[in-house]
Amino acid sequence: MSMKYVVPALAAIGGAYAQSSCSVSGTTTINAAADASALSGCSTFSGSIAIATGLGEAVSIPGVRRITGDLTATNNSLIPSISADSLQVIGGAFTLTELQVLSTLSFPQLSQVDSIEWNALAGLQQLAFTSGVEQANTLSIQNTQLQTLDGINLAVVDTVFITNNNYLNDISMQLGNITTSLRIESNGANVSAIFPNLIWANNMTFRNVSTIALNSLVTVNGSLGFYSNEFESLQCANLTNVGTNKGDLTIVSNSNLNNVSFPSLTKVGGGFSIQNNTELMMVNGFPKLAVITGAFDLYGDFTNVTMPALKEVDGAFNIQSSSTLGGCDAFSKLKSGGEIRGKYVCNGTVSKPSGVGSNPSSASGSSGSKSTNTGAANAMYIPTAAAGVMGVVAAMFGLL
Ligand SMILES: *[C@@H]1O[C@H](CO)[C@@H](O)[C@H](O)[C@H]1NC(C)=O
Ligand SMILES: *[C@@H]1O[C@H](CO)[C@@H](O)[C@H](O)[C@H]1NC(C)=O
Ligand SMILES: *[C@@H]1O[C@H](CO)[C@@H](O)[C@H](O)[C@H]1NC(C)=O
Ligand SMILES: *[C@@H]1O[C@H](CO)[C@@H](O)[C@H](O)[C@H]1NC(C)=O
Ligand SMILES: *[C@@H]1O[C@H](CO)[C@@H](O)[C@H](O)[C@H]1NC(C)=O
Ligand SMILES: *[C@@H]1O[C@H](CO)[C@@H](O)[C@H](O)[C@H]1NC(C)=O
Ligand SMILES: *[C@@H]1O[C@H](CO)[C@@H](O)[C@H](O)[C@H]1NC(C)=O
Ligand SMILES: *[C@@H]1O[C@H](CO)[C@@H](O)[C@H](O)[C@H]1NC(C)=O
Ligand SMILES: *[C@@H]1O[C@H](CO)[C@@H](O)[C@H](O)[C@H]1NC(C)=O
Ligand SMILES: *[C@@H]1O[C@H](CO)[C@@H](O)[C@H](O)[C@H]1NC(C)=O
Ligand SMILES: CC(=O)N[C@H]1CO[C@H](CO)[C@@H](O)[C@@H]1O
Repeated sequence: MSMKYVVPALAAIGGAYAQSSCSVSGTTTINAAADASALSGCSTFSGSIAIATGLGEAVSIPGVRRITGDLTATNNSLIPSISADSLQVIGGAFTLTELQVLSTLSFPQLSQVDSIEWNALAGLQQLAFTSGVEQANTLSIQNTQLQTLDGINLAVVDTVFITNNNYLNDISMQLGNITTSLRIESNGANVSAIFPNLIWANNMTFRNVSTIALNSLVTVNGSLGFYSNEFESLQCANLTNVGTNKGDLTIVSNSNLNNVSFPSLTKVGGGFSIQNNTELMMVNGFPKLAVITGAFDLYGDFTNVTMPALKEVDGAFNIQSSSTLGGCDAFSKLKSGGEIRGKYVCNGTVSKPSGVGSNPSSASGSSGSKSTNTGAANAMYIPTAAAGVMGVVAAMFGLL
């Protein structure tokens, strides 16, 4: 075996403790619980750790505070528990996929991870993350039985993807900024999505959500979409701009929605669509909306559509309602005055109202699920002898 543990200098932490670091090139595979315990001398583990497919017992990785690479467990139908009592940082991906019976995930000190990529964890109902993860670039959680995300409270993130967690009814984070995208879809039947501190986001898509709060949101650089949600009311009190650099605002097929209020919104840099929200009778919650760079495409059962500040629509303009519709006179003036540039339709009592189709209602922003594969193919094994040496080394450090 070409594996080599490099145990260089000791770093005194706060003058009180000694720290050892262990390096492997590539990935170390844990084939038995004992392999994991053997890592206890490595305060910092430089390399990646994978848990073997066939391992059928609880794995505890004690003592390790930092893993510079990935921590991966995939395709294991036997492992019941993974824990790491001291682990604070995973420099790479924390990937858990297809672990059918995993029910305990205990990482009481974990606070920082490059990415969380979890998929198909049919037995996982809760996390034991006492400190709570506050930093991750990517958070992707799919097909778990998690009931809450207690233990994950990110302040900073690039990408969030939370889908198909059927028991998850509470998604709440302190996030201030979503740099790339957020997508929430098909979680619990009564799921709330609460982001009280979120100010800036690139793309965001919400589907099948029952309660939503985006009270601080000011800017969406890309697209913002709400599809098939259950909430009755949608308020974005501080949202000023959507699609700063080309992006759509889309509110489609939200079956209970009866009040939409965006009192600060002034500009949509792409298309603006409010479609098939069958309980929405009045579209009057956009008092400052002045400029729409793409198409204005509304259809439903509205009795009134009012946009008192509107002064520019660069794409097509379409309003179709099954009801007797008020409000067209004002838009007709904008069309005559040239403020509405594209093809113009504003009709009530339409038997089958529809859109102009320039904004596919399925558009959404997400990077989707990417899975990190730290192949067990180039797996490395921890020989008992090496583990012994590490133990001795750790003991030496303990004496210092
Ligand atoms: C999962 O593991 C089983 C055996 O444990 C193996 O037969 C199967 O090919 C693995 N599947 C994948 C996708 O790796
Ligand atoms: C959020 O991140 C984007 C992209 O990095 C940046 O342009 C923007 O200023 C940030 N906004 C806030 C409020 O931190
Ligand atoms: C979520 O909404 C989609 C329609 O956009 C629907 O097909 C799907 O069944 C819904 N999922 C759940 C879990 O309600
Ligand atoms: C749904 O969740 C909200 C809180 O988000 C709660 O007030 C309400 O009672 C829940 N409804 C049901 C039917 O569980
Ligand atoms: C909305 O913006 C105003 C003015 O910038 C600010 O005072 C207020 O706190 C914001 N509301 C929220 C919920 O962030
Ligand atoms: C805003 O979105 C555009 C594309 O729509 C992208 O090119 C640009 O990088 C985004 N800005 C930030 C700060 O993310
Ligand atoms: C309209 O919304 C309802 C849910 O309220 C959904 O069942 C239906 O498929 C949607 N129709 C279209 C054309 O999207
Ligand atoms: C819609 O909600 C806003 C904000 O809460 C409120 O001011 C307004 O009166 C509501 N409109 C209707 C028709 O309920
Ligand atoms: C609906 O629109 C018509 C035409 O603009 C207007 O006269 C009427 O007052 C509006 N109704 C409501 C409730 O805003
Ligand atoms: C943002 O959403 C737009 C429109 O759906 C899409 O074209 C773009 O790729 C998305 N960008 C990111 C970073 O998700
Ligand atoms: C059938 C119908 O009423 N069509 C009208 C739809 O709206 C446009 C523009 O307002 C009218 O020109 C059509 O006559």
